[in-house]
Amino acid sequence: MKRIALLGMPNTGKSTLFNRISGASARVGNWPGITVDLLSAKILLGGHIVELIDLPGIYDLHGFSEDEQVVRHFLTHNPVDLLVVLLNSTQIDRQLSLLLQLKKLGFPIVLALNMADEAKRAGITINTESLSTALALPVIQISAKYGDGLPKVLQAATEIINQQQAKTNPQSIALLLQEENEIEHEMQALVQRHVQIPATLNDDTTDKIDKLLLHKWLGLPLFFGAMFILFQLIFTVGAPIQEGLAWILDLFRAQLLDPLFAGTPHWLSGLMLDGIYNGVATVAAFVPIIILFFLVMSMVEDSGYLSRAAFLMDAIMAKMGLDGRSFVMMLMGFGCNVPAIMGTRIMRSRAIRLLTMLVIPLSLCSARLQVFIFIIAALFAPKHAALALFALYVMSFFTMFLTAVLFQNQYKNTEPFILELPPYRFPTFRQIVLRGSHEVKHFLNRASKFIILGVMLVWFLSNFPSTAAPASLDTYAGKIGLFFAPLLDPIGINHELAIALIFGFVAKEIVVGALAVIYGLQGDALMAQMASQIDWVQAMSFMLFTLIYTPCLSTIATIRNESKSTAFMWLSIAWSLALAWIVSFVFYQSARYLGF
Ligand SMILES: Nc1nc2c(ncn2[C@@H]2O[C@H](COP(=O)(O)OP(=O)(O)OP(=O)(O)O)[C@@H](O)[C@H]2O)c(=O)[nH]1
Ligand SMILES: [Mg+2]
Repeated sequence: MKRIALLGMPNTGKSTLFNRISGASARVGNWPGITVDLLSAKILLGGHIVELIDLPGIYDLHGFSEDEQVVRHFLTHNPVDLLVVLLNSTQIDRQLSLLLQLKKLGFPIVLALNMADEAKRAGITINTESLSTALALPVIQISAKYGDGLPKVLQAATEIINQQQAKTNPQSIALLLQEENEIEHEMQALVQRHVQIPATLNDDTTDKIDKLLLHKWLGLPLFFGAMFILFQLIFTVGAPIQEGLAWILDLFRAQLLDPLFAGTPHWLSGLMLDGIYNGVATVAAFVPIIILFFLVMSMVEDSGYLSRAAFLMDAIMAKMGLDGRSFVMMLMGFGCNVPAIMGTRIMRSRAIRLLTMLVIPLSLCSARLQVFIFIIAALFAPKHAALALFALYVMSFFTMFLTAVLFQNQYKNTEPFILELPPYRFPTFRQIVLRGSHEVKHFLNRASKFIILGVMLVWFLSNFPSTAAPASLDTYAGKIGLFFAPLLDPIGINHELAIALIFGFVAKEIVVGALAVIYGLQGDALMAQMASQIDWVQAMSFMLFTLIYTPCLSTIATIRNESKSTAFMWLSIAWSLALAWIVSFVFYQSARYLGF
């Protein structure tokens, strides 16, 4: 099978083009370093099936951050038939060097000058025909985001692929190092001859917005204010939808499923309804919130505001041994910890990478958000609900900062921090939908993998041995709860909650499903039952523990893979468990001491 790879500097739109061509939903964002691993898709090109590969961005071929190594490794070990090199048209005067390097290595290349729309607005004109002649390869201006110029790229690619016989193996990359100066000169000459760049760029909207958003005093308050409003929005819009859906699913059971299973053996209806249906339905009710959450995340990621956040927070983060990029990874962790941990690959220094990886699992990911929304709705008065959730977000930041401060001497960072600020961009409707659907698929995939099995196991543990009353202390679940009681009593966690916590270790998506199964209830009835058994202090302690202890097995596996150290993985687990217990203990005991 023929193979085409997309290559270019970070944030030039490779994944956008990849999605356009293949119909895939690779993650796109206005931040250099969104893609950190290879992604491939099969496409039909000129009657052949071709493998298309989306690569992480690289600044040049000698880079030694992990994502750059991924690219270099790929290029040296996997013959490609064609490279589609993407450059940002508005930065062609700086990015052309990468193309020249690749050309020197002898790859067949189609050059796609992306972001034609932005180049036009900035008044940059590129003579693609003369540039194409000078470079002796096809040069096409495109706009991957809006789809302009794609047919031409595909046509040029087809022609090259059809002509070729064998795959090309690149020459030694090391050879290139000596030719650096030459490339620099060649680039300048090409730009002078074929590109017109106005003395001052016309596109100054970004500068104007930045005057305000990067303001010395206003910048940070504006940023946190904006984040607060967004999360508030998700909560106020999402919570009623979730409750409505839970109500419908409840009704469905009462009207349809209960009568349907009325004649079946007790264990069967128990497993199917109290086990699987209650567990899955309780989780399913959260799908709209998850969609909403990722829509908002995708807009923030695509706007370019993340890079500003990195810039604004850099000085503060440096005091904790981290930098602006760590902060952005922490924010990405609010969506899901796994890609955030992988995103640290753009960091070159191992020390700061490890420190950032230690911190990320403490960020309040969407799976934990689900647990909190549920518990808060059950145990807090509506007027306190938003405050409780906000407190958890503050706590999430606090524990991250605390962890960084405590461990910064173990992981000393020496890497200077340089970050380019991309222009502000609006996501298109298409991009939002693509991202939203991707996240929903991801959520359902995880949910179906963990939840059905998880809730079945929880149901079994809390209903057997059959002589015991369901969910009582005589069941297996009760016994497990009793076993952990000496540890969990001092933080106000009873044996029902303990089981949910144990299963939450696998994935937080299980927690509410497990609660539904343990109590044998769902929707309002479940909430009422929980409210009668625990008070808000216990609930808060439970949420703090859930927030801080290890997020899920996938995160652990990712930490292991990215750090390439089992010891570091255990450190991460042990630290988060210890910190969770200490924070819950301090909170619970002080609240009780104060008479709550
Ligand atoms: N204006 C404009 N923006 C674009 C275009 N193509 C992509 N973008 C935006 O550029 C940003 C980066 O796009 P990505 O596709 O994530 O870039 P990438 O090259 O895959 O980036 P990395 O994976 O980080 O190397 C996103 O905000 C896109 O919406 C385009 O043609 N015009
Ligand atoms: Mg990408």
